[in-house]
Amino acid sequence: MHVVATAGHVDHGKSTLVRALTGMEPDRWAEERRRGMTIDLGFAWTALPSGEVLAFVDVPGHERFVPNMLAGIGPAPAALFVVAADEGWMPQSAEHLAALHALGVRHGLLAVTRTDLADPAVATELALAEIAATSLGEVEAVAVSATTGAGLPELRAALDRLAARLPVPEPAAPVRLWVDRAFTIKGSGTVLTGTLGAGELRAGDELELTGTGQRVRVRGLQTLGEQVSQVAGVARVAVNLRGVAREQVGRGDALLTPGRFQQTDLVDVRLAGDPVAELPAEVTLHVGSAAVTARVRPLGADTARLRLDRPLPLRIGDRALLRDPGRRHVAGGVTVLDVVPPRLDRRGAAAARAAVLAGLDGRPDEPGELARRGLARRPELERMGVTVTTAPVTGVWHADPAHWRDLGRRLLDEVTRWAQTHPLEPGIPVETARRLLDLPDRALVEALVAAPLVARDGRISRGGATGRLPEQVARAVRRVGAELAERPFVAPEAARLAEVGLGHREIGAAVRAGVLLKLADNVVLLPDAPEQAIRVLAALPQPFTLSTARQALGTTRRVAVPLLELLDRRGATRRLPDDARIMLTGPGDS
Ligand SMILES: Nc1nc2c(ncn2[C@@H]2O[C@H](COP(=O)(O)OP(=O)(O)O)[C@@H](O)[C@H]2O)c(=O)[nH]1
Ligand SMILES: [Mg+2]
Repeated sequence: MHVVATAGHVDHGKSTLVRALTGMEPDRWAEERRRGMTIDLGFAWTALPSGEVLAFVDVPGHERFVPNMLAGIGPAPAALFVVAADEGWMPQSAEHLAALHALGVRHGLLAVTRTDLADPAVATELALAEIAATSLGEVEAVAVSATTGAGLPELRAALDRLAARLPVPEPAAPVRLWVDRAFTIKGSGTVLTGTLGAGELRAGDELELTGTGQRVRVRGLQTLGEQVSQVAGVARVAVNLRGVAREQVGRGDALLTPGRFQQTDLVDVRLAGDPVAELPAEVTLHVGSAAVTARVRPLGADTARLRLDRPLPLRIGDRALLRDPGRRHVAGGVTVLDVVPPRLDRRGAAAARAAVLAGLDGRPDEPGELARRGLARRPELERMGVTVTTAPVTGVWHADPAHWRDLGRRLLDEVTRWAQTHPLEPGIPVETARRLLDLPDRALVEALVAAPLVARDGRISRGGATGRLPEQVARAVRRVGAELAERPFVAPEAARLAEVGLGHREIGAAVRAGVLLKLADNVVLLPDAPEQAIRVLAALPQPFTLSTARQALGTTRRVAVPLLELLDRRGATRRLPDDARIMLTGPGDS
């Protein structure tokens, strides 16, 4: 299926032509039929000679209903431009063409109607010239009369050629169905309709509904009045939703593949059309079937920041249109450059941002996004429209390679500085490093740890021995060390440790430096004490009791109990059921 929107001045015969081509009535409302004028969007379809089905979105031509017109052409990939032979080019011909151009619509066809009333030559020539200067470029022109039927077969053939030229959308693309109608069907609940531009919808799919942000399930699908289980864009679709109240949704909302669009109320854009400096402070942004008020902050000559009245699901590269509601004119087309733009609160930030935007073209590019952001989460990049191909640095995090190397250097500096200012600590806590580097996730800090750095117990240090001991700690260790060399199992009392200045932190540092062995709180020996104990105990008759061991070692229970437990853990001794021990290894084996 293909979808084409009509365009052209009021009363030029758009709806009559759609009626003649499809046999269906595009003007759905009683008021429209009474006044003979399209007010809102109409929908009709027909099979072309090739067998291809073509659906029309018939738009109103009257100036008052331009927002409805924009909701119709917004999501449509092609246009059937209608000009009456007897009236020729008119103001809304120009405005509709400006809208198609602003949205970057590249495919179309000109139908010059009412040829039973006037010669089409002049109108055709002028219209073709106007159209040629836009994104539509050179188009075919067909002269028709809906009244006499003249030219209708030629128009059908031309529509077939147009359909054959239309790009085939990506079925794997995420779905963004802009809602153009919402209604209820008794017994079925809420139904939304729209033009599906790309991607696939299936009954049972879970989608995200903008506005409420809720997850919704597709209960049923229709296309062209038929129930279907699946439909791929481009197509006109009607989606029956479970659990959505009619009042919760309307035109301008969208049904989305979850997690694939950034819902944003702040975008940086490039404007083609009026100079940015001439834009009013407030414009209306039209995209898809949505229209929102946007406040304009000019940044560069053709770039600006738009703050939207409500968030819209946008991606990099989206085309939208700005309209000046005061002057009732299309101010121009915008290309979305950034959907998660940085704040501009520092002095000079706006000028710097303008320079960045000058280099952007609205094509999502992974290296560029990473270079500008430094770090980004994969889902965030995907919502912007970026296809992620690089490997993450950790989890969902991706980094710009140069920024990542710089962070690695900064971490090394911080670890070094920390070791100097906190010599008794076994390294910088990961959380402290995270804060100092201003990183959003501890996992990033851990991922930055590379030789010569090591991470252990939530701290990062230079690997190997935990650095040198501060001089006063080394001196204190030497003092108790001299005493222990004489009597290796007589651990200094707590008071003695305090006297020489060995508190918990100092003992911890000395233990990590490998110059003390800690058996229990405030019970320290020299690191070779277990080896020496094994030599003494091996000389005892086996098995031996705690009391025998204590006497042989010349120490107290305060030392003997944890020392024997340590030897048990090391497998040098084994504790027997009667609390005696035997040696399992000789001296030097442990
Ligand atoms: N004579 C003649 N009248 C036409 C033709 N096409 C449309 N009309 C008339 O032009 C008027 C406006 O047509 P309509 O389709 O409502 O125009 P729209 O506003 O562009 O949708 C209606 O009265 C139609 O009957 C045509 O080919 N020949
Ligand atoms: Mg009409």
